[in-house]
Amino acid sequence: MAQFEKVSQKSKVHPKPEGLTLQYGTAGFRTHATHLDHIMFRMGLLATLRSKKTKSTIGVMVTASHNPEEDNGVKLIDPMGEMVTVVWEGYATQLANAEQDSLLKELKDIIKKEDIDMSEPASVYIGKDTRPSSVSLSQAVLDGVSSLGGKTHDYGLVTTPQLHYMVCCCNTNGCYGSPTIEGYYQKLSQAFLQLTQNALNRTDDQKRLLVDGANGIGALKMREMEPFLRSELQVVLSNDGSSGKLNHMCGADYVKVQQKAPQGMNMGVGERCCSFDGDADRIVYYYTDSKGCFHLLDGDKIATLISTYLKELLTQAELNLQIAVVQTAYANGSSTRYLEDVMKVTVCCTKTGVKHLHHAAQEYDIGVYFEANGHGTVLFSKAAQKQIQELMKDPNTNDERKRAVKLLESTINLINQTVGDAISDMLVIEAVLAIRGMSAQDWDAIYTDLPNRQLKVTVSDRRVIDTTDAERRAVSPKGLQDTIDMLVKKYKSARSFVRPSGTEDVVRVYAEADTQESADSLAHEVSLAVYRLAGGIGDEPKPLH
Ligand code: NG1
Ligand code: ZN
Repeated sequence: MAQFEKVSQKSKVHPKPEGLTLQYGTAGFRTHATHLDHIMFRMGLLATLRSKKTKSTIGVMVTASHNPEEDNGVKLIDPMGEMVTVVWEGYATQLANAEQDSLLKELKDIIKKEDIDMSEPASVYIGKDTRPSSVSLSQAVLDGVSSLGGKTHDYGLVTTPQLHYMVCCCNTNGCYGSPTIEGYYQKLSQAFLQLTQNALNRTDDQKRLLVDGANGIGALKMREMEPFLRSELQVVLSNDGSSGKLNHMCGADYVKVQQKAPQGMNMGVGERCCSFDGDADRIVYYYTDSKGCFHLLDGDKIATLISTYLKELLTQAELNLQIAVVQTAYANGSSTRYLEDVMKVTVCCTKTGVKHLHHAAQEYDIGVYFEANGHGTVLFSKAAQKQIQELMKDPNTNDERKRAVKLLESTINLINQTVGDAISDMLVIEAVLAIRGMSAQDWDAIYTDLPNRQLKVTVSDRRVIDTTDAERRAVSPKGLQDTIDMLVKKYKSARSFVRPSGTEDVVRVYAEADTQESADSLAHEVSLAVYRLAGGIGDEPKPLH
């Protein structure tokens, strides 16, 4: 078939290094950029098949998010803007690892298994982040799509959530919005301006927000969006990519893991600051107090702020909708306790990786999901959205209820429901703080985080660690969980767990306890246990102090 002839020819331009195997992990393929050319070409092929199968537009995003600039990666986006299904993740790995001479065989195998009608048209949207390697790598994706006769739309430089949004807009025939960058800015800014009308007497200081763009795509897009916000938000942008290196000593991951401010940010006492990650799908907030102490407002604090606000609006609107917060094992224990005991909202815990949180959140009328690292969004079920719209139109709705319903409606429009979105989340947070007249300090005071520490341990094969109970307990290697249990008992209000990372070749260790010293010490002791019981390599983990 001529179709496969072209694939065969073109694949020679994007050859697979012999013996190299990679896995479609938590966030797609991710590794050093020099190993990815063949993967990109093949993901172009797979996206084309997925498009033919679903009779919809599929997205392919070239990015390695918060990872170093030298890395890159690729993720596939399904028709409604969600992550690709697990079965197709398997096909991605199968196709990626096929040696050069068996590529066509594997491709045909997927076509057969999925019973794909190859005469169907295909459409693939492509986006990339600002990494230098993204230019040629996204070209390899385009080559893959065109060699199977698919149509492409190259959005060029976009944030990951912007591409998710475009895919969803396209496949809902514009119901979700218009699939252009301008359409995205217009939809979000209109909703933001509507919401901030409800915040009275805001001073310029209150409208001011310091944004760390991680020297990445989020900074570029924030610049583009600023005029749409008509000074209702006065952004002071740092790490805008003009001089620094992507994610280096800056960005959401650096701030969250190091628990300190990024370089290059001039923070005044109490000033609201936030950091995006390298592809702008994560955000964390922070400020320093008058004593120079750094305070982090992470994904857990964001989930708490947003769910409290939504719950209040539901009460005011007299709407009986179930709201739940979805977290992972990394959620700070204090946040879970506050949400369950004080807020009385349902809290559910899933495995790490937004696809797990996203699916769990779909089970509720309103599902607020956030990873502690600041990746998250809010999902409103179709039924919930319908109820809100109907109440809006109902002539019997009194003014107070109407105000609450209107706020809910604008909030829905402001949220990017396809995936976590730093820009959209930032605007939601800014609007909520403005409407409720809260400062960063007021927000921080909702509950106090338990001191915590995250560490990494390198082992020869991280797959020896198997976990259960939403990754909170290790079932292998033998003796590891018993040791962790024993260590945890030594500290007050303590908790610890370990899991193999899905994006790096390391085992992650998390610990929390009543003091920072205890959290650090517990994290260290658990790291040692991992090193000794799970085949640690390199130097033994050293104490933090
Ligand atoms: P891994 O490397 O599997 O821990 C990290 C984050 C996830 C998720 C993915 C994708 C932590 C502890 N882990 O996964 O939450 O965001 O990257 O970017 O933050
Ligand atoms: Zn990211």
